[in-house]
Amino acid sequence: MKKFWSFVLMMTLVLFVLSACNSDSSSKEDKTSGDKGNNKYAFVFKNTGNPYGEKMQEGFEKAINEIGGEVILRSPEQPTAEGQIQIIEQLITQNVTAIAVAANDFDALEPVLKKAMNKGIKVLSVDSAINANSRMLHVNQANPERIGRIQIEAVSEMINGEGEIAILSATSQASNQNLWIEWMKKELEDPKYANIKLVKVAYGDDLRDKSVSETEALLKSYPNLKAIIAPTTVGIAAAGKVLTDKNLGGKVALTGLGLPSEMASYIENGVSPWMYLWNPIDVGYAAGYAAADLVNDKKGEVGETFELGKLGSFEVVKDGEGTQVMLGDPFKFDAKNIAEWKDVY
Ligand code: RAM
Repeated sequence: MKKFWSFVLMMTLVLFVLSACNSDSSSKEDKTSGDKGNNKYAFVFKNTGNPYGEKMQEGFEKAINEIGGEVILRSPEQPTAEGQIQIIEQLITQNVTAIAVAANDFDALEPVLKKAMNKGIKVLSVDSAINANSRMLHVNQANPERIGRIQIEAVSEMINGEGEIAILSATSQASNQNLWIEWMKKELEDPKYANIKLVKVAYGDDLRDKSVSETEALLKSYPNLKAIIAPTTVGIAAAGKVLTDKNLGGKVALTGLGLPSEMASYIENGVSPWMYLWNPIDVGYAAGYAAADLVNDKKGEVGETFELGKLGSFEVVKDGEGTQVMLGDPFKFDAKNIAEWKDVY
């Protein structure tokens, strides 16, 4: 009898241990799949109050909602590296799974982003790149060479190949604008632009008021100015307003990169004959899917294919020392098509 009861006890114990193991493994499975759903995807834009950044964040959020996961959208008030570093430190403490950043500086985020990657956080840049040591991948909105060169081609056409031009950029450290400006300068080396003179690169810091005052300063310092190129949505909209208020349409041409929603009236009134951009919602969306691919163990290495949701498959290619996926070509907006786009972004 004693033997019988000890056998029953043993069997009960064995069954208990087995079922405990079982439930442990099933809870682990649940946790893993739950974990995937509980991944925290952070997006850090350059600064708050920029509608372009808000559109990108909208796209990022859309992607993560499709994929599953928590979305954290952050931007410093001012477009500085310091502000982004502070935010990224907080995101590391929050234990986020991935960080996508539109950087205010190419190199300055390296220590904090390396710290993030050492903790297993997946890091990518989008829109405005960080150096290769600081990221696993860059999501590039469009070919920087094309973006730069077409601005000069456009401006030359607008002023018949002759006269003084100026650039109104974002911050002096913005890696996307700086790269595009390099390509503009390269394009200007072509002898066909011998009569075009770039007199100044001004920085409105992607702040509306500063962009307005920088435009006014350009007009004052260079009374013969024929055109302004603003490769920033904040800058071009501010310049559009100044040129409109001063009735300079047809006298000082304006082109660059602008949001159709902000630029429609300045295209319709002729202040900006045409300008370019890509879909910022798609760029943010692409960053969301790219972040998820990294979380799902893609490395961001040349030759890998990233699945970017409804945008399709993109091959990872080299970008200097680092790697990137490149979305498309910039799109031209003019009086003929602006009405179709102004309600979209
Ligand atoms: C501004 C920002 C952004 C840039 C666009 C074109 O909104 O500087 O980084 O991509 O312009």
